[in-house]
Amino acid sequence: PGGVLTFGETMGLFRDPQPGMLALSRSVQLGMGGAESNVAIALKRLGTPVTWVGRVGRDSLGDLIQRELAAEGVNAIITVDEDAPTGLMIKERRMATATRVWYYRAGSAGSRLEPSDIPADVIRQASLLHVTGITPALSESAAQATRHAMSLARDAGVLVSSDLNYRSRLWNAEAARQSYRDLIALADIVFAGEDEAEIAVGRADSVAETARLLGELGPRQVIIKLGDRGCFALVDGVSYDQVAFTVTVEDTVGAGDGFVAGYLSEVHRGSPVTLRLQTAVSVGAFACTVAGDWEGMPLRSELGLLAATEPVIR
Ligand code: KDG
Repeated sequence: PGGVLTFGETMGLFRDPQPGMLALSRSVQLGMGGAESNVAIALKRLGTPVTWVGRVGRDSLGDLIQRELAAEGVNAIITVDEDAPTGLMIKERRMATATRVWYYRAGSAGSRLEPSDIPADVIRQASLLHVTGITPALSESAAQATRHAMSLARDAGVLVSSDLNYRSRLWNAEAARQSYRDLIALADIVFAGEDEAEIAVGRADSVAETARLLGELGPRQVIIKLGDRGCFALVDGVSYDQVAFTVTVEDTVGAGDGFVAGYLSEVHRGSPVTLRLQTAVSVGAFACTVAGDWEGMPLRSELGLLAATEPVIR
């Protein structure tokens, strides 16, 4: 109770640690990934209590997901779906600077999420609900679950956060537009990249104008993620610019989730906007330094390492 609640699809993940054509790979590493569970793990490592809700199949990838979330201390409310397998995602690191992601998730257990999977009392007891724009793209029932949970949270006075998180392999911009507008209108806090914001509110002349257009739909905290340029935020009418940390990039997948977790963990602690944004870019930077979608997320005690001037601390 009192922590962050999130839900979504987490999949098994195959990846070859070596860059190159996946068609030539003869062994791959096994792991897992999912935007909302990445956020959950990062929040927990930062010291914020968190619950993740989702479905897995009765299979080994489902077991892997359950074990990993338990190991990370994430409170997981998992429905084991007897009729569908756990989804799978394959990451092809074609070259060091370009990764392609292939999904095997149509009809997966995770995509069959339903409104009743997310208990109403768990929503009401949370201090904050975080959703992403991936979930409504998965299926009609998952879209309903998203709307249902957001409305319930709003009615109960629970803070609502959404990250648009556009995935072009799941739907197109036209199909996403109305869902995004709902996701924004029902949220207190919205995270979006510039391209994602454009899907929802059209092209604007500047990042400040983009944030203003998003804010007009309802949320009081709008944060535009600018990747290695940091972010721009419009919170209660005040604008903020935050630069990013420069790090050696291993894998940018998961950076956006780390960013969101950094921000939300400071919201949960009651920190001022400037600190929310600093922690957001710090956690985003950490996520980039390690291959894997969530493995690089920092413990709160590690945040200072980004400013370390000595390569070895002993
Ligand atoms: O943000 C990273 C996620 O996108 C990744 O871990 C897997 O949820 C995922 C997705 O749908 O791509």
